[in-house]
Amino acid sequence: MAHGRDTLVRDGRARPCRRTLRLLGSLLLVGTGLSMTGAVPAQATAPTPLDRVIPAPASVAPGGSPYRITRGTHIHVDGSPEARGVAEYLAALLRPSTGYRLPVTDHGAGGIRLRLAQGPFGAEGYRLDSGRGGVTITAARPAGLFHGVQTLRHLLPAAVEKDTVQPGPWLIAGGTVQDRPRYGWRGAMLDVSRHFFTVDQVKRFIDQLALYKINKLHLHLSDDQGWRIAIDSWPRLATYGGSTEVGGGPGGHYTKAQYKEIVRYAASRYLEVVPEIDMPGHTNAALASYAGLNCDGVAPPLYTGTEVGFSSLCVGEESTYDFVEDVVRELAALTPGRYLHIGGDEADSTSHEDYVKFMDRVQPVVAEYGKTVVGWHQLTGATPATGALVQYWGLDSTSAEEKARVVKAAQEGTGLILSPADRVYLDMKYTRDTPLGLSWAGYVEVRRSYDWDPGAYLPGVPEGAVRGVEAPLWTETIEDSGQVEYMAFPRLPGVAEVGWSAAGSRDWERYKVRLAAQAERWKALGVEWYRSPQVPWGAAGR
Ligand code: TNX
Repeated sequence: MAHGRDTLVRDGRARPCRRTLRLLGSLLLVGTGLSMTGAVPAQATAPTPLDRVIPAPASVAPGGSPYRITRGTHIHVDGSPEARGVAEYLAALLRPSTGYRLPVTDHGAGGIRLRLAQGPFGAEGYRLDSGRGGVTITAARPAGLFHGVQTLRHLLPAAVEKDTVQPGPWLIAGGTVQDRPRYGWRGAMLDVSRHFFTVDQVKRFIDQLALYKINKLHLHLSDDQGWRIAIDSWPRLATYGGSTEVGGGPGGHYTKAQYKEIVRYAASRYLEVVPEIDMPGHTNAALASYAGLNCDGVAPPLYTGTEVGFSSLCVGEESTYDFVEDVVRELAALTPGRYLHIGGDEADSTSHEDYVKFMDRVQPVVAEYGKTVVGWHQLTGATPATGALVQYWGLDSTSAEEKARVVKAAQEGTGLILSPADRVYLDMKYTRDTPLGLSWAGYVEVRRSYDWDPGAYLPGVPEGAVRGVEAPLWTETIEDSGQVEYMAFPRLPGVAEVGWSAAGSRDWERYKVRLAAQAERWKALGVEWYRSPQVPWGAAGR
């Protein structure tokens, strides 16, 4: 399953020779006359202003002296193992570029402090106070501390992201940031079926999502072209159904241990993994693996093209539901998260009557194994279970009738995740000239993916029905991490801000300046991105 195809990725995170590089970095510092004790060079750069953060914080009050991270800085935590975990994550992030030890301790004052305390923070909010004596991040929950740490990261120079010792100085502007998200669901989806992505590639993506406070990773684990998760009771799904991908490459699948590793890693970045098994359509890989799943008892060949809508599970056959129950049971057991996505889109080879019957039968199985149903918005053509969420992927030109069905479901209590294809589909080309991606929903330039309001998107939807936003990345044309990044950046940070920041605080003209400032960070991280002419990149864009 080794993929040596990351052609666009620069080798910016060279791991084996980190120590050598660090030593070299130190020598270079000595050579330039800078001190590693943190003595500020005469031309010290001003700290990043507190509002130069994506997503935009709820409120920012600059003032007072900056704090400077030095060789003597400690990271203080009080008590909880989760706070300590976030502190260790922060230390690991800062050590390579600062060259400092940054010990995590549970006593003492000053330095960087992570504090769990009651306050108006909600599940994910935080407050960051910075001044000469130190930086304190306060939150009610560990997720808030983690998001506060991401803000701290954005306030440090981009060079902090590098893997070798950099000169600094490591200043954090003085003042207070108070912050909490607008929506609880801020997701990204990766289609690992059309092309397979390894555990390391998924982890790399998770780290990029965490930087922008995205808290859901939706994995599209099955489709016509590949089944990507081991199911013990139906082993051929993975071993045969996972053995290819679009274009005929070798595909791959996650063993249960590998999948758990993805879930664990995501949780360490405060992301909840939402697994999707797409049903009853988009199932050719399963149908090819087991003849008995087909109404005519004949297994079709594996499929490596990009058509949709040609496959369907056999809705009238009892054994289909044994299959579904086995898959849901095993997947639910791998999923500490609350949700299980059952797809339900483009079931063009399933009659309407069968579709409704299938969904009526399958949704209770998800509930039986303790999970909440998520489905693509076609589920509103059947009867969404109580508490189910539907993911809307329509576009401006979607028929009034289809939109009305979704609005009515929302009025009747179904929660909505908004993924309008002509706004946030990361697989849409930016322009006619984009070398990768599709264009069935039109071209989606950076401004278009940012400049919309989920709260006002589908008129008639009650305010509380919108649970958030999600940016899906379908991978018919995407084969490696560099290509994932080229499509995700710079649109993904914009979608993150759409999901996090209050509608009134969002303004494209100001956003594009903050976005341009991210380019140095992507360079330091070795992240690819599209140099949109809509964004004033300056020298960093070269
Ligand atoms: C539609 S969006 C699909 C996918 C394709 C995608 C390509 C959705 C629920 N279904 O099967 O990969 O378009 O953009």
